[in-house]
Amino acid sequence: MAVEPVVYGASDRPPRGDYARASGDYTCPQNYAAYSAADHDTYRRLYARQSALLPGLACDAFIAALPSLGASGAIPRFEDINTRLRKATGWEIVGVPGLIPEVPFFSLLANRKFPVTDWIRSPTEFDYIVEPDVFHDLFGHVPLLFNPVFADHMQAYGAGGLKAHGLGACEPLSRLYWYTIEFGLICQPDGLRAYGAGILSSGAELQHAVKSGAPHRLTLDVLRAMRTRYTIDSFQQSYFMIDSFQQLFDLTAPDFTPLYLQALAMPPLQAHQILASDSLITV
Ligand code: HBI
Ligand code: FE
Repeated sequence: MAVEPVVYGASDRPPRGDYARASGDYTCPQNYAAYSAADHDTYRRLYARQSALLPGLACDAFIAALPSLGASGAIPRFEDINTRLRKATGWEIVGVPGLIPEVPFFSLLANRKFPVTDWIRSPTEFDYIVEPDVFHDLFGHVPLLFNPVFADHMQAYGAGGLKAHGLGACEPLSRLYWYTIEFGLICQPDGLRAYGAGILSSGAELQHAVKSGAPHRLTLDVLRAMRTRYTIDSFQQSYFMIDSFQQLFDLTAPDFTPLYLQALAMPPLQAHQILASDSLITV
C-alpha cells in the first residue's frame, strides 16, 4: 500500500524521507547500506557534542541509559539496539521515513514500538533541523525507553492517542506530547533536569531550558499543557515540570479522555501566557 508523506507545521518544502519505501504501517527497514562515511561522521560528532553537555542538565535516568544505544562512533544498527531494548522493557524501535500520521504513530506506541527516522541531517544542518532525523529520534527518545516506568507511560500515551483520534481530539494530545515527551523537565533531588527529547538532542536548547531565566517553568498540569500552543521554530517560552516518571504515568495511564474533551472545549493558551492559577518555578 502506498503511503502519503507527512508535512510538519508550515514547512514550505517537501519532507526529506522517501515514503515509497514504507509499508502500509509506515515502517521501513533501516537502510544501513545507504549511510555514507560522512553520515556516520555527522552522527559521531553530534553524539560527542551532545553527550558532553548532559552533566547537570539531563536527568539521571537518561544519562544512565545512554550507553544502551551502543558505540557512538557510527550510526547504530536498530537491530542491535533492539536486542537490548526488548530485554529491558519489551519495547523495540522500527524504521520510518520521517514523520508519520497520527493514527499509525499512536498505533506503534500502543504496541510498544517507537518509530525512528532512518536518515541523518546534512552537515549544514548540524545545529538545527526542522524535521526529526535519526539523531533526534535515537539520541533524544530511545534512552528513556529503557526506563520501565517511562516505557509504560509511552504505551499508555499511544493508547490514549488512538482514543483521542476517534474523538477528534488529536490537537490537545499533540500539545501534551510536546510539553512532556519532547520538552519536559523533571525535578531531581539535586535540581531541575531535562527529560524531553527535543531538549536533550539540541545543542542550544539544553542550557536555555534548564538554566536560563527567560522561559516560564510551570508544574505540569495535564489540562493546562493540553491547552497551550507551541512554536516549532524557536526555543520554548514555557516548560512543564514533573516530579517523577511515576507521576507522569499516574496522570495519563488511567482514562484521561475527560481531560482532552475538556481541553477541546476551552480556549487555547499562548505559549508565553501565564494564568493566576499557574504554579511557577524559579531556578
Ligand atoms: N511521526 N515519526 C514520527 N515521530 C513523531 O514524533 C511523530 C510522528 N507523527 C505524529 C506526531 N509525532 C505527533 O502528532 C505527536 O504530537 C503525537
Ligand atoms: Fe521527537
